[in-house]
Amino acid sequence: MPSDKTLTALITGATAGFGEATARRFVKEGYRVILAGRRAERLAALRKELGDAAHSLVLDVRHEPAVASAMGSLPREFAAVDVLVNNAGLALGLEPAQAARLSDWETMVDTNIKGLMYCTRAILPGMVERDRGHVINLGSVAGTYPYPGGNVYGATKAFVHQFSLNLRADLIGTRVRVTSVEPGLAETEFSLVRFKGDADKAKQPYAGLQPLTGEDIADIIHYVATVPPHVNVNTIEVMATMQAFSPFAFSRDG
Ligand code: NDP
Ligand code: 8X3
Repeated sequence: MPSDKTLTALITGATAGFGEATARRFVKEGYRVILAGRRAERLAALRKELGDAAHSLVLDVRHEPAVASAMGSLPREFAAVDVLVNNAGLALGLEPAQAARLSDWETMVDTNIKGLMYCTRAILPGMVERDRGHVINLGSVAGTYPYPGGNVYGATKAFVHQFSLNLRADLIGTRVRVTSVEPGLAETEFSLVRFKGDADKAKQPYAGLQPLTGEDIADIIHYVATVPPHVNVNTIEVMATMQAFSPFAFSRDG
């Protein structure tokens, strides 16, 4: 049963992948956890599994008024958020920019950038007031290394990286920490979403190698959250051992 000293984590995108694994991990480590996401049934099932340590919040992070109102009306025992895991996010499509759908680009910007901004802006004042807290943002290797078809997805993750560093600049003098966790290839529902439900296509990126898992990333998130309070991990980049870099591309046709 949570006590007054129990830390509280709010995890966006807790219905699948990294968020779901992180919720399980944090509850196992004795935290209270707020599970946020759009799929109510999945949230209810996870809430049931995790018991009284969990509170579920059906929330679309793209809607600022809904974010502000949900964050402002958390039950008393969950209201002082110690760790915000800004994890909700997605990639849509892998087409080159000239063929990509503008509506996919807008959804990625609205979720990965604006949703993350809304959640951060809603939670940060309380952390500063309490002089305690940690914002953990899910960036990606796609925010640092370009790849064909990564166009807007990678750019949203470059935003996450720089926003995280800029938050550190603003928060100097407080005990509020900020970390950008930047994974490479990890097998979750990410590719199923990117390829819009095409299960065969979604399997391909992981075929024949051992990708990262949700649990691997939950481990990293838990690690950065539990280093001593005087230590801030700014950025942590992690890849599967079987993923690395390619040489530059050249076109010799022109
Ligand atoms: P999943 O697709 O498995 O999970 C994504 C989560 O985000 C789901 O819980 C989904 O919940 C939630 N979500 C999406 N849109 C919204 C929204 N508008 N409002 C609230 N929640 C939303 O993917 P991952 O776990 O792999 O991805 C988590 C994060 O990690 C993302 O930011 C992703 O970009 C990043 N990442 C993923 C990598 C990978 O290879 N898997 C590598 C690097 C970074 P619901 O649909 O119920 O709302
Ligand atoms: C997800 C990793 O390389 O598929 O952020 O973009 S990648």
